[in-house]
Amino acid sequence: MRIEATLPAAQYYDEEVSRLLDLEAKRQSDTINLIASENHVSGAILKAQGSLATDKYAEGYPGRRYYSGCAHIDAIENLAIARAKKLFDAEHANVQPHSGSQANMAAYLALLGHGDVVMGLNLSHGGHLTHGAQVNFSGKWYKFVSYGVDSKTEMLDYDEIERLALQHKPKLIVAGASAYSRTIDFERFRYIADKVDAKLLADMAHIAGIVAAGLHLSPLPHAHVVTSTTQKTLRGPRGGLILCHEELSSAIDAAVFPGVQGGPLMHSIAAKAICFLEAGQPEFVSYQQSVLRNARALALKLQECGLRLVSGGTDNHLVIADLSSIGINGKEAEEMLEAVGILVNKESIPFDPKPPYIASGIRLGTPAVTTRGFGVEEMRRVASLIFEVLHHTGDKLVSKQVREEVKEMCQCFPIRR
Ligand code: DSN
Repeated sequence: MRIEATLPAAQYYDEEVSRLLDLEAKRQSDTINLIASENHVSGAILKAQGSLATDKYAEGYPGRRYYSGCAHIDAIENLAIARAKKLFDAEHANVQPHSGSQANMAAYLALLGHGDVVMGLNLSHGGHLTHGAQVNFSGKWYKFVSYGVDSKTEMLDYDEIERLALQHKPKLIVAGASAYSRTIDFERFRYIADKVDAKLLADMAHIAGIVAAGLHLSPLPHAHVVTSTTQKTLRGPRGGLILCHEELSSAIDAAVFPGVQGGPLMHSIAAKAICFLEAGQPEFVSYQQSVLRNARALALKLQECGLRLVSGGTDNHLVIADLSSIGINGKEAEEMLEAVGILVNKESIPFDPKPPYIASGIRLGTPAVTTRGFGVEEMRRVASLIFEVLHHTGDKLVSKQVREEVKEMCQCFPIRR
């Protein structure tokens, strides 16, 4: 399924952009990417993203466009829709959202009125900006009530979510996370939503690939609407997706276009079609099994080294490490690790006393390194290197040695397209 392709740098007329893209290719190749929301797409997806479909305006939907010349574009979008429906066993798919945030915005527009009460996971407990953060449109336009994780287990507290739902009577409950390392019980969420006559939206952006592979409970049978990105564990192009039951299809489609978007990005939709095909192959299941195995190995080794993990471990592709006990914050750790070629992001931990741009923890994920071939042995080594760097703040010799080893590991596992 994976097709060889190189970045066509020589074809760029713009030397400055060409030089910067070459540098970016080298950066990707020479660093260990543990950013949980990133991945490396196949050559086929890369080519579709850079294809001439970018030229086409296609406002509307297949067969109902506001422009002529859409016959092939219609076929591409229909293919993407059919493949998304098959992959996730969904009644209806809208493949036009430009991103996960746009998907959530459209879903809210379809399901809510201004000022309606909604429940979503607290940003500092792992929720996403669009799950009600005050700085985001979601927190400004709707009355979000945040739920969180239990202070002891650091896992979702479903009894508390139910209590909050009974108290606040939301119109919508959002289930899903950007930084939560445990299985999400969508069935329990639906039970709670039904109790208060709310709709359930599952935002599976982070776990979509794991769901597609059948290795995380699917939200599809339980949620009224499912939103996602396509670029994370799903290993597709940067973009969004909405799945829903047939009865909500008109409302969702109208909310995406003309509700919140104009012309769809047809090159991205072509790439999404390829992504949905790739994610239905048996090798994609093996890939996701490795993603999960690698995350468990990384978690275990970090714990053996003495780091505390939020919730004590992981069921999915990501790990949140709490650095409070070793006296450095998330921002410092992110910078120290980037300096040696290991990429993570600072992350708030539940009940974090530090602001989000400093944070007490880091988030680490395995989708990208697994794509380039890292296995359990490499993950254990990476965990040791992380620990060495964080324990030798300011030690230039340690940094130099780790940087060299990171480069060697990267050379052994080139990013193949
Ligand atoms: N920014 C993404 C992430 O890193 O999880 C979510 O949109």
